[in-house]
Amino acid sequence: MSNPFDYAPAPESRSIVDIKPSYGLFINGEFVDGRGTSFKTISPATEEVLAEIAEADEADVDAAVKAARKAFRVWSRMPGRERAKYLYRIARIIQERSRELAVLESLDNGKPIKESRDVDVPTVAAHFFYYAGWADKLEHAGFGTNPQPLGVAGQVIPWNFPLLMLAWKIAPALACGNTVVLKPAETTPLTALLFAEICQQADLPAGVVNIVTGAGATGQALVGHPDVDKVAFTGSTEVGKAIARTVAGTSKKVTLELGGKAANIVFDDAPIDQAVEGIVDGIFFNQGHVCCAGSRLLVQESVYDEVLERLKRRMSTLRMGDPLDKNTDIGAINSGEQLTRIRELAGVGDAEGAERWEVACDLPTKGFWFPPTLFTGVSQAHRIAREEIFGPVLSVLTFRTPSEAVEKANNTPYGLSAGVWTDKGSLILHMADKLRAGVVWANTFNKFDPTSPFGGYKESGYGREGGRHGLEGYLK
Ligand code: TAP
Repeated sequence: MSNPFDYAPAPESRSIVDIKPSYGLFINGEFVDGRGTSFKTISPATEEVLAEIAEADEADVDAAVKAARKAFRVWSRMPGRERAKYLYRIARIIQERSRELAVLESLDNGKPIKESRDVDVPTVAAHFFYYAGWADKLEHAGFGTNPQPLGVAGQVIPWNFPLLMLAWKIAPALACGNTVVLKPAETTPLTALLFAEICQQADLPAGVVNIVTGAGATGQALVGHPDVDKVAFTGSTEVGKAIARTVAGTSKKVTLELGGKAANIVFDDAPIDQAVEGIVDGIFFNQGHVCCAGSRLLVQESVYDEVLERLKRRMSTLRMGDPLDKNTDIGAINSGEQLTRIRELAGVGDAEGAERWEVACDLPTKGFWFPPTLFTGVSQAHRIAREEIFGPVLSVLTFRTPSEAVEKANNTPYGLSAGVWTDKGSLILHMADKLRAGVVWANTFNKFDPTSPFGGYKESGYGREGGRHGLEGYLK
């Protein structure tokens, strides 16, 4: 990666999205002015201001919840097959407008277009198709013969997969007959607002989906609103704990999808080239802004040198740069705040005696960038082995035996995901049994499918999203 920014950007893709100078809130089927102030959303790759966004205050959130409550009376009584038609329609419009959604997602989030185009947006459409299929079959979902929706769902999502997290929240909620008020992250509101337009295009009844933009205070107003029946949150463990305290003692049902510090475990009989691809995908996909990222690499000692040599060689071929360029592998860090956090924790790695290796490249002065980085000589006590960095930084540890690998992998307050690389089927089953993680991938990593449940143990949260299990959080 000598000079990753020396190729032309792709301005033509920018022109396919029509970004308005300012956006209001989406309440009761229409865009309305917020009563509060506004904030800017920027492209993290260039720091260009993309649009001015309304910041919903408590009164705005209350109006959105009232609209959702009113719509619930109609939506919850609609036969499941009718609700399904709307969800299918939304799924098809997402496919039709997929290019626009992918470009907007990459602009606002900083992720490479080949990820938003080939992973995020197709998975979003797949989620709506999948849950559309459940809407008229809920009595067969295994949660009783006459399952009922909960009511109004207040949903708060992070910035790393803005559209995908929206789909994980909205599709099952609507399929079950709930109505929603969703707050996207402050740094990535644009695709949620485009989704609001898609709801209008699909003629979704007013108030079934409401989008309130804003920062943490807006999220707080939403989860604390007395007329919200269900809270669904994805984000940091710290905010998740605060939300759990807010709803304690109320009748609100809660699901929390929080942080992670996944171990990606490579045994000496693994297909090494394939494992190296999985390690790279595990930590550098989406710049490492992934709750289930394989941020701790555990390598069996006998193949340590070989794995490290091939990994560094592969990392050197990654192309970092313009998120809208189809050749880009690594895009921009989502915000200046996140970049500061990554720099700080990497600095702690240096200070604690781990050895830093990073891909050499010139970074632009504008935008937020961090090169693909790994630390060797990491011990379990190091903060970079314990804390979620949420960036393109890999901590490498070693082990000798499967039981040592299990012990190290489970030595974390988190329990969201893990990866195992080996040729032995019996070892995969053994590890899957012993690892305390919601998802264990074998000879692959970061694979997502709407039919599979996803969620954590311990401080990674509770409840499952995706699959049949994802319906449970939205039904009585
Ligand atoms: P957070 O700071 O927790 O923010 C998540 C969302 O909560 C944002 O919309 C945020 O608004 C809002 N928020 C902040 N304070 C709040 C409060 N007191 N009450 C209610 N809502 C509040 O996390 P983040 O920085 O966006 O995302 C990174 C974290 O999310 C990582 O730890 C990552 O592991 C986790 N994550 C987990 C998963 C799963 S599936 N487990 C998936 C993605 C991300 P603002 O954006 O305006 O601050």
